Amino acid sequence: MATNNKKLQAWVDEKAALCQPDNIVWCDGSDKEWDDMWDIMVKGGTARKLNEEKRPNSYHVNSIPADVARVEDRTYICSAEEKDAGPTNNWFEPSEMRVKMDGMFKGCMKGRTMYVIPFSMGPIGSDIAQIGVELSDSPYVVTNMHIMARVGNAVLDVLGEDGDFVPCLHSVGVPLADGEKSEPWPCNPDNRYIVHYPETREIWSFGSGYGGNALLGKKCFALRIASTMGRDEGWMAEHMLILKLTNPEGDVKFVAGAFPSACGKTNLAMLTPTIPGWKVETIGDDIAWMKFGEDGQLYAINPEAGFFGVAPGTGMDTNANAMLSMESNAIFTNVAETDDGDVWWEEMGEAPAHLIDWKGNDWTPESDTPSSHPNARFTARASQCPVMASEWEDPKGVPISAILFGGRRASVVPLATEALDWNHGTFLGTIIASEMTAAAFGAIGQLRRDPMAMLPFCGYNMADYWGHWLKMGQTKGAKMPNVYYVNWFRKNEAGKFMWPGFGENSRVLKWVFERCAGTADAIETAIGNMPTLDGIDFSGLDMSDEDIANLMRVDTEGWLSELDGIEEYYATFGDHLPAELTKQVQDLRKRLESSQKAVA
Ligand code: SAT
Ligand code: MN
Repeated sequence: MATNNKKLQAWVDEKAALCQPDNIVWCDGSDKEWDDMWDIMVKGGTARKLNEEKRPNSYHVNSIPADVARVEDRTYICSAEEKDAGPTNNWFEPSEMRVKMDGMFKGCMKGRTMYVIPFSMGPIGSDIAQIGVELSDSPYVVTNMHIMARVGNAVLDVLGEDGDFVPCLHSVGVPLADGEKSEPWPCNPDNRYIVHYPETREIWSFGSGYGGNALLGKKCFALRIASTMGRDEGWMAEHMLILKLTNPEGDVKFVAGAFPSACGKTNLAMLTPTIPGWKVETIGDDIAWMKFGEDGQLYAINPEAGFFGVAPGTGMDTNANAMLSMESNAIFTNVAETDDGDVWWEEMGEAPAHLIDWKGNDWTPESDTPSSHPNARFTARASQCPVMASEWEDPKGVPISAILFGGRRASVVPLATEALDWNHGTFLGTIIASEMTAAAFGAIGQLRRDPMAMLPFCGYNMADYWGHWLKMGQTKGAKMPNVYYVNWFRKNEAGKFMWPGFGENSRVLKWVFERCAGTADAIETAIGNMPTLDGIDFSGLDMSDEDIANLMRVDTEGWLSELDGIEEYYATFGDHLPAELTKQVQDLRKRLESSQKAVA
């Protein structure tokens, strides 16, 4: 055994006895291990090595169509008490779940190898970092973990004899009979369970080989379990990008941002500013862990070491830095393959005349199905991203000056609003929602609420989590970041997006920077502080004065009807809802009503 950690030894022994793998391999994160895993996957028909000249040391894997995304309806928070999971999570009584899980895991690794993957979420040895160990029977998981986390012996060194770790048990859930060969993509779609025990900080995942179901350091640990650690220990685990913003004078601010999926988080984290002299660099694109520093500021680390990004829609024109990050040493899942041994997906660039789609069928631009699954992913090393900030692995983390919240809202929510204070900022986080478009999801204006973009990721009662946010702001000596509510997706009456987005979002970042630096004014409105007329530089944009005015308008009626929906939503949390949030709604209603009177 590669460790003298007693808890780890005992746990591996116990789970090996339960799962009954043929072999146990301790992972060291080495290049050789990467090669060995791919060797197994290429020989087993799981993976294809990409053209070494076009994309060195990179591999393409297709899952089966039943195993392409996280399974929220199979994800459980097994807290001792149901109320601690809250109305937004699936709950299951933990001792019953343990019996069920023991039954499912019994013998589930027969004919397979159990990989022991020690990993650090965050720079190894950082005070903010945490250690986990994943046991998995999937070599695909091993290679993805190599990129997404810090894997290997250095982690065991930090763990030492009696260090603690979060145990993460994963199986694809398909034992093999004697001599039976594995499917290229083994999984057990009818028996998927993604199970979290928040009190004992354990993760058990069965039946899926994909993404957030199987790479347990990511959403399971770094958000669901870590959010409960943060609650108990006074820190925050958030579904946020972190970026470094430098102005033309060379001054720096760090900004975090929470956005629901499909709102361009990875693009924002790697944005190329359109305004001269400004620079954006990346710390992280998905998760932020934040702890108070001695100066009372929140310091954030990116607990991950790579990007597990959505491929379709990513191209040199929309996110060149992401494209450059995956030029080599990368993994591609559920994308199309080109005739010259590379990969392709929708909007990567011009479509080749012929492809093999992600299901293995011939594809041409005339085909009526997409070549890649809409949730197809690239796994790329952060260290290969050309705009990683020099601080991205700083064990201290970076001091956060501002937090952005945003959703996809065709109406009501203006381009940028600054919260009046931390409590109001928390309120703004709780009301994040994305509007469904008629074409995709049903009635226009129907909202999917996604507070702090944590709806599927909060490991405990969502309303208690809001309470934790409020409490963080009351910590003695706390210097909380400014909070902003932004909306890149407002549409005009013709149904067109008014704001160009992408690199132009740097214009909003500039205002945020200048507010944090104390060099920009704001107008106090009913909904918060808004930019002055010249606060956001619209020069050179192809936008009508009318669209600009609409983007910056306070839609008093719209907000008043919004409040009814918020109150209804809040009511679903019963007495867990912090009184302060009820007060925020009342205060906002009063401010809106008095501004209505002032206009009338
Ligand atoms: O599959 S992941 O959870 O890693 C990515 C996502 O769905 O957000
Ligand atoms: Mn995410």
